[in-house]
Amino acid sequence: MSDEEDIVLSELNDDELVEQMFDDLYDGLKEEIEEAVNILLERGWVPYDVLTKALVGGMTIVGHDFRDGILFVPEVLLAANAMKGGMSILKPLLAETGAPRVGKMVIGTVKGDIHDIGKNLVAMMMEGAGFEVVDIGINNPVENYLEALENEQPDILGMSALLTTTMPYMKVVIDTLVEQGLREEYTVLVGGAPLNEEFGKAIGADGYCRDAAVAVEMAKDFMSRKHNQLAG
Ligand code: B12
Repeated sequence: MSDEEDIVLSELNDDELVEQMFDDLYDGLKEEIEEAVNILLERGWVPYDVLTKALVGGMTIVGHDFRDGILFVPEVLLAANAMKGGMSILKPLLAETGAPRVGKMVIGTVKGDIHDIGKNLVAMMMEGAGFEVVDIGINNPVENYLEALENEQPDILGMSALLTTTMPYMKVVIDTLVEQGLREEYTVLVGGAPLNEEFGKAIGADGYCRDAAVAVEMAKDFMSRKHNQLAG
């Protein structure tokens, strides 16, 4: 029997458990991740800390090793699946804060891109902050965004891209909004690992968000400005 099999998660202290979660996420062990998330919650961890310190922390390690050619797509998919297992436990808790509805967001990953963990995280955090979120999923051509905007009439459009080859597509969407005279109707927030503030400005977005916490802050900020404008 290997050492791994001897580990009883509930007997580890918090630091050891988080370390073990990094390993388990790396190894794509969904059940172990779900168990560990529940243990941390039982120990009084707030959902946001479980999300950022344990799950996102672990995914960062996976990301580095994927980049460096140590991990490959199948392993990363397993890790992503384990991460999603943990996130699904946290989702209702993050959404439960009872905050009043502050605004509405349509969010989706752009055409050609199937990365959705970051987008899902943003959606969860936005819901937790009191936003109504309509998630249109991955691989969205401009038509999907337009349709969702028309049907949902959100305050904010969020676009996600994780590939340098797909991030320019955000500009296609924004340019189409401009052409159709719709750009001013929405606050456009963009995010994803390869983006930066400069890129966000260059394509005409209202804001680039480094992570989900920044997204929430920025979204709230835009909403309060909007309300002030309406009031004034
Ligand atoms: C998991 C992963 C995958 C999984 C995706 C599973 C899934 N369901 O999402 C799989 C295995 C499918 C995959 C496939 C590929 N991947 Co990949 N993947 C990753 C990895 C390791 C982690 C991404 C992730 O989930 N991060 C965790 C989340 C929490 O972070 P995040 O996405 O950045 O999101 C945060 C912020 O960016 C921001 N944010 C994100 N979106 C949005 C949106 C809005 C509106 C806002 C406000 C904020 C915001 O907030 C989020 C939360 O804090 C990254 C490595 C990395 N460093 O990013 C590579 C990475 C993105 N992948 C890469 C590549 C090359 C690929 C493939 C082309 C590999 C291949 N040869 O097939 C394919 C492409 C498939 C496709 N067409 O999309 C490269 C991209 C390189 C580049 N510069 O373009 C990376 C950087 C790895 C690398 N260094 O080589 N991948």
